[in-house]
Amino acid sequence: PSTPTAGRAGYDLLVLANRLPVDRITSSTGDSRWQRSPGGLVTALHPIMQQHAGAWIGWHGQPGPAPDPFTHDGIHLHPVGLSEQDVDRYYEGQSNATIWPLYHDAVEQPVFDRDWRHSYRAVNERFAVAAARLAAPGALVWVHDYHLQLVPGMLRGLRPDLRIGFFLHIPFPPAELFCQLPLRDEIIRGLLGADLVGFQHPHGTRNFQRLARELVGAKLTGDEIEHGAGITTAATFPISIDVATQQRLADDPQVQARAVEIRRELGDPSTLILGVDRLDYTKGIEHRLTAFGELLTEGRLEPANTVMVQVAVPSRQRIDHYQALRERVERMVSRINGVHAGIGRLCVHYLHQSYDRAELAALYAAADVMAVTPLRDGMNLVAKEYVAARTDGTGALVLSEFAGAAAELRQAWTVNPHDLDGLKNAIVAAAYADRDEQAGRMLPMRAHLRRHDVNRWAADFLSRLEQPAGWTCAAAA
Ligand code: GDG
Repeated sequence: PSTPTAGRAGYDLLVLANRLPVDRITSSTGDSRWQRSPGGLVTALHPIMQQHAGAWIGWHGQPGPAPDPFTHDGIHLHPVGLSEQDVDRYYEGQSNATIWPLYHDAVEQPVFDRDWRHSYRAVNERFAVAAARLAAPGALVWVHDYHLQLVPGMLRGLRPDLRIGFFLHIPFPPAELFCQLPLRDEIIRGLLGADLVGFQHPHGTRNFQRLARELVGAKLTGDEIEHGAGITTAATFPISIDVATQQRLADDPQVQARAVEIRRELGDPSTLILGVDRLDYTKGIEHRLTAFGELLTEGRLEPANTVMVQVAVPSRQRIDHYQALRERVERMVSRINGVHAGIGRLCVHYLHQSYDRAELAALYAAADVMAVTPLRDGMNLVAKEYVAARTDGTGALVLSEFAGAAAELRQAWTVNPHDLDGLKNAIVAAAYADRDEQAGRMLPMRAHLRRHDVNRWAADFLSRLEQPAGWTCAAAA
């Protein structure tokens, strides 16, 4: 495609993500309005977007033509349209049934489909063309996540003048897995179109560097990857949460009162174990339930005094793997309750629903043990939210070593979720830890988070992106 030029000066900062940071809410009377989505990414980028008068390019969440651009909460939003077929192929197919499982250690079998790849390319091109049209000369463009890995290369071809950054929110897999992808060369070249590529964990950064060397013959010097068309920096930027807001919410008297009420409604158990995840096969929900069930059977946790609350937020419900997971999890929950519950007393409260931030904060405040046991996870913000919410230094975090967060939250009870005995021991140790031990672990993690919140993450990435170009425009053209 030709380089479209904006009929105006264009934006100095563009963010590209699969989704716009708003959801359309339709009332009972049929009126609809946009509402800011709850995610931390929007919160982090909001002040920066306002300061730079930036724009966000993304899908508005419904199949069909794109609505006109609009401004919400001071951010310019430019919807990208996806047809029903794009949603099927680019989003649910290539993004969520090929790339998602493959990048998470292939814990489910990735599905490969030629038509999905064509659609992925076409939609990436649509995003790149929109960005090329809207960016001011020399603008900063920040592309997010696995849905848009071809965009940096495509955009570089259209607009060599831009500073392009890419951040991957999920793990970047080792070469042995990545090389299964028929799109492997295109993806590496796509990412190398960026000036800066950021990962959650040093493993991702190293995997990418090695692949750049092996697949396109790039030369590595420190953080810099020198390849045919220029220089790309690859570095690690662990994402975080809005710590101050999470703490404020935790200290809110209404949230505190709700936490007490939740415990009462659960029958005032001596131990409340909490899980909060999208219902996703990467999150290790089955491993957690198996461990909990065995601990009840063995009497190491007392069924009459121990309750597990598992919030499993509905997710990607049209994809087979997710439907099968839901069946398995629901069968396990019902088996544990069938054996161990009593009249009016459940052992596992399974909630296939989503909640507002205040209710989640009340759950964090109510929980003695937070169980975060993914088989692989880019970061896992739930673990960080729980730590930020424990403002009095109590509480116990059980954390999988396969979550990016484990690299930072080192005082958690760290587990390998595949090691069932180890997982059970950690849950028991966390459940019976006294206040001193809880505080000894919680306080250093809280101190770490206060120094590393999401604002710092965004500022670190953007300031690195602004550093002098390794790119030569001539080479890129
Ligand atoms: C991807 C990567 C990486 C949960 N239930 C509700 C709700 N949540 C919020 C949590 C948390 C967020 O959703 C989930 O974030 P995670 O990090 O745990 O997981 P993914 O969705 O898989 O996110 C992950 C992340 O991107 C960021 O880079 O950490 O590794 O997989 O904030 O609180 N929010 C609301 N209602 C709920 O019921 N409103």
